[in-house]
Amino acid sequence: MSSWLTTDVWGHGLLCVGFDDRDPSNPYWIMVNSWGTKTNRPHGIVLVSMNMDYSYQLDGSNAFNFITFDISWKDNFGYTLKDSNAQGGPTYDWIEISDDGTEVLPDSDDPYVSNIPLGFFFNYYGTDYSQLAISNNGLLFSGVGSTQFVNQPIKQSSAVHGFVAPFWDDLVTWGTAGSVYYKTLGIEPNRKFVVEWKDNQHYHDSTEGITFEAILYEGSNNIQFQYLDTNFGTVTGSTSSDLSPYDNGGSATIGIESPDGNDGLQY
Ligand SMILES: [Ca+2]
Ligand SMILES: [Ca+2]
Ligand SMILES: [Ca+2]
Repeated sequence: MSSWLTTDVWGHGLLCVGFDDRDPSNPYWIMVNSWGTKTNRPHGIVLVSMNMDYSYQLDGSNAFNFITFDISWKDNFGYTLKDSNAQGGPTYDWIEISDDGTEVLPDSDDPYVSNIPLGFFFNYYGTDYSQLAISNNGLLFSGVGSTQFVNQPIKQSSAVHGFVAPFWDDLVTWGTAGSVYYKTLGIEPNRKFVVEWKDNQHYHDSTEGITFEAILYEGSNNIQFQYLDTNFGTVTGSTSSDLSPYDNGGSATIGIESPDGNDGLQY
C-alpha cells in the first residue's frame, strides 16, 4: 500500500487482511491501521466490527473509499483459484449436456467409471492425461478412481489423491435422483471436456437434487466449476461422518488435489 501522505493532503492507510468469524454473532475484520501517532487512536493490528458503513463519501472535508484488492489462492505447483465474484474471475456460463452427452453412473450410490476419453490431452500437475475416471460422488480422478463417499479436506485424505472435486459429497443417482453425463465440445485446439452431475440427491434422503459441472479446457489446462443448483431441499437422514447443513456445499469438499496428495487447493 502506498502512502497517502503528501505536502498538502494527509491521511492514513487502513488495510483489511481478513476477518475473524469464530464468534458468528460478533465477527470482526482484522485491520492494519497506520493512524497511531496520537493517544486513543487505534494503530497497528486492530479488530473492527464487521457492522460497518461501506458507502463511499466525499463531502469536501472527509473522504474515504473502500477498495477490494484481487485476492487469490495459489498452491505449490502454481494453480490459482478464482471465484466468479472476484475481480478478474471466470464468467458463469452454464453448459447443458444432459440431452446429447454420454450418460454414466445412473441409478447408483458410490461407483466410478474409468478410462473415459477426454478427446485431447489435459495436463494436470505436470502430467498429460487422455482419459480420466468419473465418480458419482462429485469427483474426477486423473489416475485410479475411488468409491470414497466420506469427503475430506484437500491434502488430508489418506487414500484418495489425484482428484478434481467440484462437489465431493455422498451423492446418489438412484431412483429419480438424476444421473451423470460427459461430453467433449469444440474444435482443436480449443476443446473442452464437460462432466455434468445432474439433479443428484444426497445419500441422506434429500427431497431434491443438485446440479453442477466441471469443465477441463484444452490448451490452457484450466479447470472450471459451475453450479446450477446447490439446494438439496429437505435432508432427513444423517450420520456422524456427514452432518447438516448440506446445501451450498456445507457438507462437501471443493477443490483439487495432486496425484501424490501433497499439493492442492481448497475452495
Ligand atoms: Ca454416494
Ligand atoms: Ca435442488
Ligand atoms: Ca459430506
